[in-house]
Amino acid sequence: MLRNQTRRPFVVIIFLLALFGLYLTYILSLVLLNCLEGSRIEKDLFERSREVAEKYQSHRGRHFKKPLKLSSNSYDDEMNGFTFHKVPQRENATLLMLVRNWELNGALKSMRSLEDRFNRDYHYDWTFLNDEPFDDAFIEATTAMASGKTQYALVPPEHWNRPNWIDEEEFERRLQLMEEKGVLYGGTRSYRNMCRFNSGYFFRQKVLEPYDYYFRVEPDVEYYCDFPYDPFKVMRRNNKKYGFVIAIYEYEDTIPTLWDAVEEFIEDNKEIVDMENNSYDFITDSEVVGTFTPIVDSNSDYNLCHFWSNFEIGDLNFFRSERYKKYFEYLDSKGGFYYERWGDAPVHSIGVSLLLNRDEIIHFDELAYYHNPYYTCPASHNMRIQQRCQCNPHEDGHVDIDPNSCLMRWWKNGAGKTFLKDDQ
Ligand SMILES: Nc1nc2c(ncn2[C@@H]2O[C@H](COP(=O)(O)OP(=O)(O)OP(=O)(O)O)[C@@H](O)[C@H]2O)c(=O)[nH]1
Ligand SMILES: [Mg+2]
Repeated sequence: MLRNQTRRPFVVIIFLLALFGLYLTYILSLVLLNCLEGSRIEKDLFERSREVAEKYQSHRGRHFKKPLKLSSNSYDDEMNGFTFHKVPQRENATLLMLVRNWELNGALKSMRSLEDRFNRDYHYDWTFLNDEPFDDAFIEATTAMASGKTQYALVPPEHWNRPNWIDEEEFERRLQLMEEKGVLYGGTRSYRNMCRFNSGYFFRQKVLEPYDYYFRVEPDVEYYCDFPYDPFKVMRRNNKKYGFVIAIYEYEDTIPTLWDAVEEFIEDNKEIVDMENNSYDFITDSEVVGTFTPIVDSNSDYNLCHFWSNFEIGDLNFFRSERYKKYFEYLDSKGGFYYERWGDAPVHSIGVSLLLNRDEIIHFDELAYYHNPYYTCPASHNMRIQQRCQCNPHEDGHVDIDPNSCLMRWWKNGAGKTFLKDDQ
């Protein structure tokens, strides 16, 4: 009797354990069934996207920064709580925008696009320059949009305004003439300040002193594809000093005497212009390339080709160098930034073409970019899928192999054409 009583608690415990075991089995089988059902649904619904992902993942063994994402909730890294963001090692670089307060919306649009396509993974600093103080609304909204730190600098008036040695009467006369002729921005004073500043002063701003590289961004531009690499890293590792995406012809009416000044500069500075290894041919060759004759006739040996400088990634140490400053001062002394309307695009392009080794200039053919009215988009279908592009190189406005483009001249006379860059 006594023995039976001492056994009872054990029987109850065993009974409870058995019950718990049954409950656990029930829960486990529910989970298992759910998983099976989940993977069946996943298999049915996502089969096509999985096939696509596998196809592009294995293409020619290229290694991409991120695996291609399926068109499901796995799209968003943040949604599965297991991922955490490790910021890749950054270069000593900043994103750079010269901009006016009233261009805030356009600035935010460009930032949003570049953050989404590139900087959200890196958090590079944004540097904003203006000839007037930035207002609070501009600072607040751009700071909120940036994934990195933001800084705002006022350009000193002596770096921006028309120098006092420019003849006032002659300047006004030329301004009016160009306006009457219908030259783009021909009658605009501030545009001339901007072009001269971008040609010879942006790199002298104190706020840029700590950096080695800049990436110029303008309001209202768009980046149509994910960046498959950090372009700053590509620049440093491959010893590149100037990077571009679009090259087109300049309006000759804006630079009637620029080439005369350049020829004089070359003549007077033979020791810093290495004609053997520079890209002189890129800016002077005017033969037929491919099926296109040049769409513009030039009155000088300059073929009017220039890298479209609203997108540029550059080595600040090159622009800060004595040779570049010498080149800029030489041109500046001619007054053509004001008496004509020399743009920073031909000035930078001729400068880098003369002063850099052609292998120090890089065409980023994987990057897609739009600035009204042109865009560039990777020619390779595979790249466009991999980089989730929103562009089609076969539609209007795509400039690369259009008669308006000088890119074929770069392939012919510059560093050649490459689709894939090793060592990214
Ligand atoms: N702070 C400031 N920025 C300017 C001024 N003029 C132009 N900019 C900036 O300089 C860059 C080039 O000016 P844009 O007006 O875009 O010139 P553009 O690209 O030749 O011509 P668009 O076809 O109008 O884009 C842009 O980032 C502008 O925001 C100015 O007077 N002050
Ligand atoms: Mg612009």
